Amino acid sequence: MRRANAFLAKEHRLLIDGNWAAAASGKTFEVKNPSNGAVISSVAEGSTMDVDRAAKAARRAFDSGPWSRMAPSERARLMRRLAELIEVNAQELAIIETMDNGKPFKMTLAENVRSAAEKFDYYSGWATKLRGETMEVSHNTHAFTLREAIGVAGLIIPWNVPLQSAAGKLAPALAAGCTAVLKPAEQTPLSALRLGELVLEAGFPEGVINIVTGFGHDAGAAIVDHPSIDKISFTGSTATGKKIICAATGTLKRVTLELGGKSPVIVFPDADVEQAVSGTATGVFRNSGQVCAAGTRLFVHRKVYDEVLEGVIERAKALKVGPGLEPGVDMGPLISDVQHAKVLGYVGAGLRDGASAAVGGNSIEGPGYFVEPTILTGTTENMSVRREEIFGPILCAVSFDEEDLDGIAAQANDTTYGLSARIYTRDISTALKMSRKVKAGSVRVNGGGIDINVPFGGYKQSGWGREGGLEGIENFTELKSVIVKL
Ligand code: TXE
Repeated sequence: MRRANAFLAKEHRLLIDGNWAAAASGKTFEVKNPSNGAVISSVAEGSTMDVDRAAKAARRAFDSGPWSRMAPSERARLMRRLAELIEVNAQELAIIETMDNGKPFKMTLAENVRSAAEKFDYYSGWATKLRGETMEVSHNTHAFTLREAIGVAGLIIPWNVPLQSAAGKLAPALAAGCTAVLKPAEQTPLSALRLGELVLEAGFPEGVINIVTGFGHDAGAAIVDHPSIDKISFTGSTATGKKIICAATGTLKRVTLELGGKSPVIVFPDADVEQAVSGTATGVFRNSGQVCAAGTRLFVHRKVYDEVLEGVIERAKALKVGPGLEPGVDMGPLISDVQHAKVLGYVGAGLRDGASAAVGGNSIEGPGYFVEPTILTGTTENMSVRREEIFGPILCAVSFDEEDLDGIAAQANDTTYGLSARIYTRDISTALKMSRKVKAGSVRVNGGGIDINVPFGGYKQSGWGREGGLEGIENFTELKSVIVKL
């Protein structure tokens, strides 16, 4: 706690070209703890001029080296060193993250910080394994491909899993040989800044990793516009993703987008009910529902509907909601007053339109931005609670009678999103047939989890491209064909 407090009290600057620098404007902005609304720190408000300095530093580090000229094994060594430093400083990072984001300390420590370290560790392995191929062409020609780093990567991340997102984009970019300009979300810039200190401690060359804190319409937009940046990797809302696509047409940057979701959970009558209940509750209430892949539409066969619903209600009631640093807390606040108003607005609209709250439905008194874990019944497919991403602990439960998989898939697919889906059944054929019918980037059967070695991303308006696995690093490369006349 002492080290985290000392970090929060610092004057937080921008990491540009290996040095901490104040914003060119001299401006700063406040960072709040969503558990109580108190200001815990202030950070530099980077804007266009700062992004320009950061992008030029990253460009130099890429074009003149040393990063893109270092042996991949040497890049991998530095990445592993950074993973170790994250592990060594895990407690401090977890406290910082919990104070900044509000989520339970046990989650930041055991899941988010560990996952951040794992990402650098995992992608350090890929750094030495990228390869091109040779092609059979006419007899007097030799043709092959080179997989080259794309250049400077602009990495724009949200506030729901800040450190994990920073690592999830930096790690594949660095492993590919790219240099980076990272912009954390304005709500949660702190863990990325602590990560920046560890980057320097690990010994990364100047300019390889630059961190510009600031707002989306300003620093974020400047990254998307900057001519020295070759690639944008963005995680955030679908609305902002669309703006980024439009803005990136000016320079035709490569763009990877990991956007919102409205993911279905489908429970068949032969499912292990306990497994379905536990997976559904965790899937929607974890991180206060602020998870892109959260399962927010629950479709249960009529035969087991009451049992499953009752089970998820019990889980919701048993959750201890409170400030993330309080011992035993299972669910923290929402990230901000804005998000709090948004979530309650959706619930209010659903209730006005005729839905009922089987549990929850209200704000929780207090200085922080808390809402009750909520399950709505009686929703219809045209209600905004059923159609739009809420990003809060709100589940819409619906029963179905059909035995026909196409009919069930049609309901599950009735959304503009396509990020994730969960299926519960003991019948392997049902599981595999349904996995093919749902339009989602990830399908989890009987509680299968996400793993860094498995690609993750969206169909439809949930995004472009995949993160994780080999696809995750290939997104930071270009493929060059070389044809030699012998
Ligand atoms: O997202 P934004 P917000 C969804 C969720 C949430 C809603 C709004 O439904 O309620 O989005 O959240 C930067 N050019 N998700 O407003 O705007 C911004 O500074 C470049 C789902 O926070 O997408 C931040 O760093 N960058 C999601 C990041 O984009 C811009 C996670 C995300 O902000 C920019 C978060 C611009 N014009 C929210 N405008 C998920 N997929 O997990 C903003 N930014």
